[in-house]
Amino acid sequence: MKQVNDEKWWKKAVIYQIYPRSFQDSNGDGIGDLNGIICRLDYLENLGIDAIWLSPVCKSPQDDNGYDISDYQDIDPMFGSIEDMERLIQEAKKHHIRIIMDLVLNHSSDEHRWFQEARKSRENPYHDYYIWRDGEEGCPPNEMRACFGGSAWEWVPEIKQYYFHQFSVKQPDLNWENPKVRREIYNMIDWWIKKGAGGFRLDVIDQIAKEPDKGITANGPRLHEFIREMSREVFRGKDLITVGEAWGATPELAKLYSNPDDSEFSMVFQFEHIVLDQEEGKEKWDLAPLPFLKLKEILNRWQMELSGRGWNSLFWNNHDLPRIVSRWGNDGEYRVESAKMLAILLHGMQGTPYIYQGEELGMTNALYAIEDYRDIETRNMYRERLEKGYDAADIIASIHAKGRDNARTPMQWNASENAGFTQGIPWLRVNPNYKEINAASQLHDENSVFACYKKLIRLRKTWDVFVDGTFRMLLEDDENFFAYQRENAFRKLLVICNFFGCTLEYPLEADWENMELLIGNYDSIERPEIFRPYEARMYISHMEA
Ligand code: TEU
Ligand code: CA
Repeated sequence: MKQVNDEKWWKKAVIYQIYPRSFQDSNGDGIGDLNGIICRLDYLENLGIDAIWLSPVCKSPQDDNGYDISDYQDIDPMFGSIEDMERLIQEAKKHHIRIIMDLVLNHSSDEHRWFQEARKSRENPYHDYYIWRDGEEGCPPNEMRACFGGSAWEWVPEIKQYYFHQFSVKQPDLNWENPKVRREIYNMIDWWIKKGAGGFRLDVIDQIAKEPDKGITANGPRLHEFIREMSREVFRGKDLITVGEAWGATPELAKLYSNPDDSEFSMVFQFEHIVLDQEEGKEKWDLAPLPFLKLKEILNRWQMELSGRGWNSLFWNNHDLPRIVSRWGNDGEYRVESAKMLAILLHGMQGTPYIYQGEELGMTNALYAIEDYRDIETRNMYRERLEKGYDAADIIASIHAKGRDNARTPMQWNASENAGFTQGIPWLRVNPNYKEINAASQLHDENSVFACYKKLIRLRKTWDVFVDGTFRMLLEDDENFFAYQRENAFRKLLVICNFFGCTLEYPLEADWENMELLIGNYDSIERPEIFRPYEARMYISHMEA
């Protein structure tokens, strides 16, 4: 059966995520803003991306850097005005770039007027926009914990009730069981579509259906009912990309989320590979070495399971994750080679690739002191773990490895002060390595990480096999190589990556002479069967006509 969404633009597209507060400041207040992004559209068009996923810029008290929205239909003055937003959408369009808005629908800010009303009384018409439980002060309804530490229940003495919040105290969960909440949300989304939004990223969307009394915080029984209703009401039949953030997604669930019949979303962000380097059943801060064979097994399974029955998102980074070249590459001697290897490995797969700001430059984690960090998750964890008696050096080591601010250090544009990000004092320190790692030094270097990403984006648009080719993992049990094939009726891709820092001989036969090298990360090849540290190559073969 022909897939309904075969002609979807986002199957050939590459999406670029901008964390606005760290991308480009235009007014010297040390915080990135919409006008700063407009100034950088030429850079993004040069890279070749098709759409920008814009982390939230709506009105917010910034308790969770904008993921706590107090007005879904207005722009926070720190980023600009609604007119600036409209101008960004229009200017981006002139650069052939769509704007994907970040919808935070699981919770609002406690400063949203809905919550300000809801907390006034149990009879208030907005009270049931949120999740409340009767109780006594100091005795929450159950032991549920919030993602950013502490109880998931907050006491409101005026009405002698607790409200539920999976994230910070200032992020009360919205009650999706209430049809009035859903209708308000659909109307707001429709308003953004009419403003010209090209799509939406839906924050923790699998957490909107929950059963707090049973400790269920995601994948509740009504989840797909809500998603299908939202799709029907606002997305269906429009030329939009919709990508849900679903930490609990499995390939089976993703077949629902990304069903080609357009009944739910275009795709989801799944995180099965992302949580591999933490101790089983513990937190991301409890570090463990990456189980490489498991990484291959997971990515292989997602490729195979969704082929023809759904669609993958492909990512290593986002604003919540450490930078991949520091995490699973080598941000020292082989920073450039390993950054390119990780890019080639990911961009040859089936799905829509996402590039997080600075990933295309090989930007790295930042090793700061605790007082330099701004992220609520990091600061709460530091305090909680100190109180529990953890060694401060161990806590800092976890933050250096996994803290979200690693991704949020200002974009490194050039070697001038503050990397060209701001003329003011940056809200978060610029990574001191900006003098060596910055866009200006890479834009005209064909051997740069930037050039590698630019070429991968172009290759995806040139050869259909990137989009419609089957996927076959090779060397599944090999402890060093990540290798796979893509194939359609006309072409075959062979992607071979030495994932580690040793020199190895590729153990399979390959018709080196008759394959065309599309891209590699070393500038010459003496013996094709030999792969140097982090060496990656993508070959193409053209089938007989
Ligand atoms: O993240 C969902 C989420 O669960 C992450 O916060 C994750 O648990 C954490 O980052 C792991 O370190 C989304 C947004 O991407 C994140 O920035 C927000 O803080 C969160 O939701 C609440 O809106
Ligand atoms: Ca600014």
